[in-house]
Amino acid sequence: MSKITLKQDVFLAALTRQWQAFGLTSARDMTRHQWWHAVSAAVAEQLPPQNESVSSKSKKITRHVNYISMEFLVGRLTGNNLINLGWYEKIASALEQFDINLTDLLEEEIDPALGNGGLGRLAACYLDAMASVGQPGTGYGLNYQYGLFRQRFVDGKQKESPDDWHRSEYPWFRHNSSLAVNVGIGGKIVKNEQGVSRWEPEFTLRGEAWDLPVMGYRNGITQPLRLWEATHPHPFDLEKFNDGEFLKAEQQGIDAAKLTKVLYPNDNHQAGKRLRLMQQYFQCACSVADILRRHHFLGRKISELPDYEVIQLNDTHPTIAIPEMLRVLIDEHQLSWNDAWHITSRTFAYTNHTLMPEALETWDESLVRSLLPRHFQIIKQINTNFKKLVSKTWPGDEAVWAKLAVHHDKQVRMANLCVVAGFAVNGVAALHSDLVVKDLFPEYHQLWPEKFHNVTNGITPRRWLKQCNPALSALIDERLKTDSWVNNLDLLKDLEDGVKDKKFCKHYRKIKHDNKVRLAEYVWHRMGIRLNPDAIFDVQIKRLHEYKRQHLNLLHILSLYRQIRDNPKLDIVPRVFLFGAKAAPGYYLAKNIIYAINQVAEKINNDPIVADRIKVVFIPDYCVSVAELMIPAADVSEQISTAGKEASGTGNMKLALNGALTVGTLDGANVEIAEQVGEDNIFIFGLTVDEVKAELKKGYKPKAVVKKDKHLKAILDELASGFYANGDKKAFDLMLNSLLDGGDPYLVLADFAQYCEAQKRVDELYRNADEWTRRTLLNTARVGMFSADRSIRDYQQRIWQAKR
Ligand code: T68
Repeated sequence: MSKITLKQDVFLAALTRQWQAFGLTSARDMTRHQWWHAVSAAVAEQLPPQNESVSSKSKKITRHVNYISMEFLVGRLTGNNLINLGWYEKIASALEQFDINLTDLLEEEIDPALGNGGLGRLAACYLDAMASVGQPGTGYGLNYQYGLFRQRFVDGKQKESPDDWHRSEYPWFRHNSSLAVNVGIGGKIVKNEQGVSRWEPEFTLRGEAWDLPVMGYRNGITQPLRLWEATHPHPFDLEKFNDGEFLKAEQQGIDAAKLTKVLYPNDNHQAGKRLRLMQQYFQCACSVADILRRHHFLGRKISELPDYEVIQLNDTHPTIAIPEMLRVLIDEHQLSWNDAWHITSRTFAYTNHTLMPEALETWDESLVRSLLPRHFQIIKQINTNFKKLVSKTWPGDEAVWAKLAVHHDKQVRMANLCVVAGFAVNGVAALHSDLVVKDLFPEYHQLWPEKFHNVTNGITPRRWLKQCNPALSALIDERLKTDSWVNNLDLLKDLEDGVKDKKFCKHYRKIKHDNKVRLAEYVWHRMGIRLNPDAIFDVQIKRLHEYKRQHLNLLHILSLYRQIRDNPKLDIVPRVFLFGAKAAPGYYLAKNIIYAINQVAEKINNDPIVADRIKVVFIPDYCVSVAELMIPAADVSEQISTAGKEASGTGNMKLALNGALTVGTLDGANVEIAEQVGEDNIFIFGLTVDEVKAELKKGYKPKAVVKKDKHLKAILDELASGFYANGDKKAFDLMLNSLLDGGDPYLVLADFAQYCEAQKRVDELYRNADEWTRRTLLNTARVGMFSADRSIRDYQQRIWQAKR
């Protein structure tokens, strides 16, 4: 397909309409924010309408992928869209006549933060990759009024505030009013005279479609990310109003607006809230209706649905789409159960993103029944049918049934529903997919081995190299004499020769240094802390969670601090420890770890004995645009989760691609990164999955570890002494209790010694600048397989386009 060409005159005319709409007399009167808005809107106007008919000329049917996710962490769109369109330079030069710098303008955009972390960002990378490799697809999500909360620190403690990203003024949205859907909720099942049951919902909501364009990389393709907003079908229910039920009439409008007000801020944790289930159902009902609408519009038969459509569930959050599909097919299209099941069970596929028990979704039967009585009936039917298969395979084995049932003990288990009703299940890294089979779903695997797959996660090189690291991108273009690595990341392999080219290495090293200077300026302006760009920039950026072990990083920092106080002449390479992380507002232990890091930072950064050998910086309000600054500036990438806990990780890939060396456990995708870059070019430490299991089985005792290690004991004692918290001895109790009396469930103390060893090796290697550069360059050259384009092709081959 050909590129979309920019028409300069049309762009300038659109720009004029924009400033006129602001009520100004000249473009020059616009504020910087207005400029950002005007430029974005003028570009958006030139995009072609999204075509619903499949334009593929080949006879072979390409299934359309419907990627349903509660989260899409897209990040700023204007810069990214300009790059993918290939219009960046042209727009930049068109703006020069107004003395406007495009790069500065892009900073005006508020990140659409419609996701929590890895799962939501993965969804955004996959949409970019689908459009770029030509996989027809639609993203389905929710148009939250408030995205992930904003974070600031008050006396070292996390404080949250709402993230009003001004969705109503966002210039990339296209409101498609003809696509609105009505969604029923609550109510009861009634039988008519013929004994046929019918669902009578208690009230109805309206789903309005707001589309964001997803552009393929310079291939002319744009596909929608369709985000649903809940409103009321009639702003005011006149009928009820006339009946005199004033309050009820008003109530309806209020409830609808609540539904898509805010994103739940938990990652890897389920809270079981009623409103969350309502959000899930609302999103699924709108999306299923839209998928069927498109299918009919294209003149296809309902029985052909699985030939043309796949519905990929991003974790279990949109699982309710499965009973919703069955309901629509049976109740609205009058299909038999068997026909409806045949269609549904060949349409849905499920991606698992976690093994953490507290994140596996279950819903109280009473909640499901009261909100979705018809769906509850359908789930029970699925369960009854499935029980026959289980009884045949494991006759009389109640324990197996108790484990495999979809509905059991007054709970509905969403992961089980996905496995039973879907045609494919995949994990997100090789190790994780193995554990999904061995630890989570062994019996299901015995029943249906062909359902289980691995698709290792990937990241889009458009945002995570080309856009965030323009200097390195330009150097790569020059070296490879092509920019086609941007959609064929394996080509980076050819950079390997560069290790022998002194001039090239020097240039590569200089770019890293410049990126560190850029980050240091940001930290200075935002936090008033001066950083030395010659120090090692050691970066840990991810959600705050015990299993990710930011507190292991903290213990190492404290170890260095103690060593300096014991020996003020200690020779270490100066290091800046940078953190970026949000803790879920109700996750007090995670918040306590943030507080501990900030308090330690305060002490160390101001202690003259340290003499700038260590700096600790917790950058507030970590988000996609902060990641875009931190990743190109990192020397060291901290990927230190307890083995077996991090399903994949994707920050690990972004950092390695941008030339940071990983300090990591054999967990998630770290295992595959190590395979790709080679063991000399990564710092692996710590217990393996099997060792973790063995340690826990034999009765791991963290206090025994502390008893044997005086240095560690001293560090923990000092944390408990009030030394870092103005004498408050209880300040870090939550963290310390978890590590000691709480049994250290994530084996932080067990891995401490090996972690410090690995960090020593980092220090030694960094002293040899040439060798360090060589290894970082090999990282950039060897991580091409972590492109999201490769992941999408794996999904195509193994799941979406595979024979069913
Ligand atoms: C992450 N999961 C995994 N969950 O932790 C990470 N959970 O290893 C993986 O790389 C990534 O998914 C992509 O596969 C999450 O981010 C959530 O955000 C989440 C949100 C709501 C409820 C539960």
